[in-house]
Amino acid sequence: MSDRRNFIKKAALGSIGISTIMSCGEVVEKNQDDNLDNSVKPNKKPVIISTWNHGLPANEETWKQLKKGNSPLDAIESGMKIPEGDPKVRSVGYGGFPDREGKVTLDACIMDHNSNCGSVSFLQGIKHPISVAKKVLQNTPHVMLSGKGALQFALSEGFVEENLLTAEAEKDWKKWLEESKYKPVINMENHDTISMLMVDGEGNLSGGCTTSGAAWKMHGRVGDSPIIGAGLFLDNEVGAAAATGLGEAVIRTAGSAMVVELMRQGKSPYDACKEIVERIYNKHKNHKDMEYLQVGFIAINKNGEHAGYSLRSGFNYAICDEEKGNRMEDAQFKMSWDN
Ligand code: SD4
Repeated sequence: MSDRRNFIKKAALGSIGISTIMSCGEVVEKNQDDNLDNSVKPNKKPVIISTWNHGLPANEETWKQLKKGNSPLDAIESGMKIPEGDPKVRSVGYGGFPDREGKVTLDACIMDHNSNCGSVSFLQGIKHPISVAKKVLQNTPHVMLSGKGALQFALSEGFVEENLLTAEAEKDWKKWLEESKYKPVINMENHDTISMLMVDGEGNLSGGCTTSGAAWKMHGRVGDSPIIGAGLFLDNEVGAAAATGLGEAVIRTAGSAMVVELMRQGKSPYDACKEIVERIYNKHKNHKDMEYLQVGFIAINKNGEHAGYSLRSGFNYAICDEEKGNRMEDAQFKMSWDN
């Protein structure tokens, strides 16, 4: 059996239970018929994947923008602005949980197929950090702007400063203050970045991340989400990956970059995500963070094969493609929360 066939078989086997892998079968078959070489061939049908339930409306908007002929970065920005602007989404943008001082501080990044990246961290008072990150990519010689400098830049670009702490978030913060117990709270309700990855119609990869970070974090704390290589990474020759969960653990292990590196070595998105989650578990099993540790990854390769995998149960991601539309998929996981 050829290396290529081995690779395809491994990818498929490694992804049992990820139903949407099947939708890529057609692309794989075509490549085999065409007698192509062993490298992963670009997917010409767009696929968008995003973390968590708020990935659904984000995917829908991104898909719409892509179909209208807008650029992948513009489409990603438009999609991610939906949860950023939604006060009911308590972990992203406007309405996000504040830090221990009652300040909403935001992290975001965006990356294109040419490895151009833009990122903002510890940004306050701007509802759409993903848009500021895109401006950093387009209009500065830098990759990342932080804190007051990021705000100054945003204002110079015409963004408007506004209060992002909703009455609801303020109420929750005041409740938290009663005990002021500093322990990151990781679960679906209050700690969920939106990370989005895309293979566009040209077979190119792009992605973005945006979050208000861990609830009740220390003022000034920055998570993995704006850090290229940690919260998001892509290599247009290989694939893309993005993280959710406890940013400290993802930064310690250069999580998303490692997932992409494993895909470069021939692993399927599923196997690559699983191996890095295992690595994070092994590095943290005796760590003080283990009690509340949750990390999850999504990944997609050039063929449009994708997967999600998390340390603990409860992680899901949204997928949008031509064949099956926009829907949720539960990620496989290593252990339940009782462990
Ligand atoms: C952080 N990773 O700031 C982000 C938050 C997150 O799911 O992903 N929540 O650590």
